[in-house]
Amino acid sequence: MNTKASSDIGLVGLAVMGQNLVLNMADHGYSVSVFNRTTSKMTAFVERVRKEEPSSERVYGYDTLEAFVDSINRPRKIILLVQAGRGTDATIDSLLPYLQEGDIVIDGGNAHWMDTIRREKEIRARGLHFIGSGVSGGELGARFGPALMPGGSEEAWASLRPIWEAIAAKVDPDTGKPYEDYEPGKPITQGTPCTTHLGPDGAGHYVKMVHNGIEYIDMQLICESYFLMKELLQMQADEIAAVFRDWNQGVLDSYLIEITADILAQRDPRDDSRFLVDRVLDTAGQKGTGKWTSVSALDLGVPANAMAEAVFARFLSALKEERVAASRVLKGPGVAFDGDRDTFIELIRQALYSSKICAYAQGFSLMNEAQKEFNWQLNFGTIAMLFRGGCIIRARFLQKITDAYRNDPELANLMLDPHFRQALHDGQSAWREVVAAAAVNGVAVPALMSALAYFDGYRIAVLPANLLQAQRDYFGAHSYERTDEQRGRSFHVDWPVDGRPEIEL
Ligand code: NBP
Repeated sequence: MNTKASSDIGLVGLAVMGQNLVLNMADHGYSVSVFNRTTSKMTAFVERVRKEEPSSERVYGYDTLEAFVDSINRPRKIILLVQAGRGTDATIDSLLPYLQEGDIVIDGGNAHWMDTIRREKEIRARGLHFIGSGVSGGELGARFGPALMPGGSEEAWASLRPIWEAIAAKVDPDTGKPYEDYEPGKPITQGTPCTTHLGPDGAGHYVKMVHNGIEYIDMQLICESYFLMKELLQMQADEIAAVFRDWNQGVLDSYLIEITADILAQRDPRDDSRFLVDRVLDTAGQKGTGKWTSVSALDLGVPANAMAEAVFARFLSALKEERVAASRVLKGPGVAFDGDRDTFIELIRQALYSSKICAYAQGFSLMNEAQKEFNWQLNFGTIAMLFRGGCIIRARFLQKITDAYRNDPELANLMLDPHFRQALHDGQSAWREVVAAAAVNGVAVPALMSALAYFDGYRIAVLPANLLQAQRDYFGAHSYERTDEQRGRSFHVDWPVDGRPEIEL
């Protein structure tokens, strides 16, 4: 055990994310003290690092919290990468007795932003600082460059900033293309770091949550595109892999499309004549951040229907036994597609891209509403740039989102940006054809359909909500506004008898 007493930073929680972030910081020249609730995991990690890692001399393990805290330079910076929720609260409680004024606790877990607001307030009251920082990119991102989304005081950020900027993913400042030349011990030091101070208290964790919500819908849209090729076009997994590989050369170029191609091409380790994806049970798990995003959209009154649909699609997938039973009794149309395969694949590509624009429009609209609610000032161009490297939703098209918000920081909805407007105009006929074919053939594509409904609902000046509001007035005297009066004036009539006078409320 090393007893060095001047580490640059400390980290608690040595599961997959913590271990990799430690190595990332050590590669960038920072000395890191580490602690884990279960000491044996810390010891095993430090031993492995000593044997295998080029930056091993900068990692120091401690088996008591007191010794761990004492080993860090003041003001101390201590990162928590422990299980979100109770694990984070318990870890903070156990750390507090050892911390001193000005020390900074950085929660890198997937915390709910309201918990972060609460923790920041409690910790600030003790003369300490708290930063809630989303960390995106999974294991590989943590190791070689995650997207980091910090929220907290300016003062705490000034102290953390050099480390966060050093270890974050980097993108080319002109093209936004991520640098991905990963090698242990040889950190990427050029380019724009995928991190920035997003605002006070819960701002960072909110943005990270919406990132995850977008990730849910991005993944679901890709899965529905795969499903259409499999069910309607009767394609094999490796053929579909080739399509995704091809799509990855164009506007859909992204990490998720890239890994989808890899996944589809993977053979079953138990039987080389089959593809593994065909053996993976069709039930998807979730850890709750997609649900939080949708709940927040409901709370804030933001129509993020496609994002919610992606969460519901996972719930539906979990009803495996019920679906198997239902498949024997609930009949749909037989799948009968006789169009041209390559033509239809191109239509799916356009439907996927159009839906993706809508999905991101919903995510950014949600952040826009949240910043009003919580008094944040989010910079959407920078957020899109920050998503460009390291994180799971990294994609070429994010550069266009950055451009859109740089051209018009007050953009009401991403779909209104000239570039995306044109893309939607170009893609909508293909999108409609795909959704129609799915409906006619009984292939469930809820996210593609829901995104199209959002597009059509948003672009229409008059919705049937006139009838809806009249219904509300009929049974509940909820009043209505008139198209021939100024906004804000409310009227009511005693339905249903004609001739009764309308009253203004
Ligand atoms: P987990 O979320 O699986 O958490 C395991 C770690 O938390 C272990 O080190 C464990 O210590 C520690 N821990 C627990 Br559980 N309860 C604790 C407590 N009461 N006090 C102290 N430590 C406690 O680890 P992970 O997958 O590395 O994720 C870490 C954080 O990063 C989570 O908040 C996660 O949501 C977030 N995140 C994960 C990913 C990912 O791809 N996995 C991506 C982005 C963000 P032990 O060894 O003693 O059990």
